[in-house]
Amino acid sequence: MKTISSYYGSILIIGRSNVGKSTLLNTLIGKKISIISHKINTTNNNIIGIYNKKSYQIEYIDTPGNIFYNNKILDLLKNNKYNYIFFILDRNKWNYIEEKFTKILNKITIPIILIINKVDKLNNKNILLPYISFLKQKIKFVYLFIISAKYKLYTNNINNIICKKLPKKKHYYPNNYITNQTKKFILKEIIRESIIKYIHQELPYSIIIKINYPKKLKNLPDKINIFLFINNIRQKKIIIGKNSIILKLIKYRSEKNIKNFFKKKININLWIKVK
Ligand SMILES: Nc1nc2c(ncn2[C@@H]2O[C@H](COP(=O)(O)OP(=O)(O)O)[C@@H](O)[C@H]2O)c(=O)[nH]1
Ligand SMILES: [Mg+2]
Repeated sequence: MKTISSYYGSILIIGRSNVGKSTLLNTLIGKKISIISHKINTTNNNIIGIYNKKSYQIEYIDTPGNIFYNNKILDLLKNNKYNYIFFILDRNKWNYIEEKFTKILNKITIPIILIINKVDKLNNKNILLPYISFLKQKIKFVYLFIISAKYKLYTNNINNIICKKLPKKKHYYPNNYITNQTKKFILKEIIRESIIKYIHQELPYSIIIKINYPKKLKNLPDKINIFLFINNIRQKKIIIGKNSIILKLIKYRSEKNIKNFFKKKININLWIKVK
């Protein structure tokens, strides 16, 4: 009997805060599994996204931008399981944090793939060639992608190219597996992302989101109660907004994103409670 080979590899996505790591992960997986924000450090833990296509499986690991605190990056890299590292850059905005990254990356043997992101924002594309020469002197890399993760420009073939570079290996995850996050966690991330979108303050980070529905339930219920625990009445006013407009916006955006993700229309009720 002919056996079909399977290919599997793991990729660590790193880069300074706000360069577009989570956006790229979502683009590569085709779903919003990692929270995106224009505010820094929204990704608190490593979020895993799995790309499956026929005999190929790629594990992408999105890391928080604050990876340097507590030597987290060194701990991650000690774990030698990664086939590649995606090092994401925001156009040609190279600064001391990238310098810090390269110092570490030049010491390890895992091949680096550089990704210049946000090219949609680049008015003068002529800077790219000299910039690439600059990068070649700074860091050893085996491949370079120049993309816009947000607008999905030149991102189409990343998965295909990576698939061709994967070693023959048994798949680590079931083939319908998309993320390490539980349904409840994803729901919370979607809600939090909506809150961040409409409340431009530190407040969203102190909100505790609680969702109650039976754990054993295999599919999400049609209606879900979501409780937002806040610190005081003043914050309650902010989050509800004049004529409940903010709360409505949060609800609509969340429901839309929940539907996109879970392919199911779910009605959410938001309840605000003071802690
Ligand atoms: N214009 C543009 N904005 C982007 C692109 N990729 C990400 N962003 C934005 O940059 C911000 C930070 O993105 P995020 O993925 O959270 O960055 P992370 O901190 O590296 O995970 C968000 O506002 C994104 O919408 C891109 O390719 N083009
Ligand atoms: Mg992120």
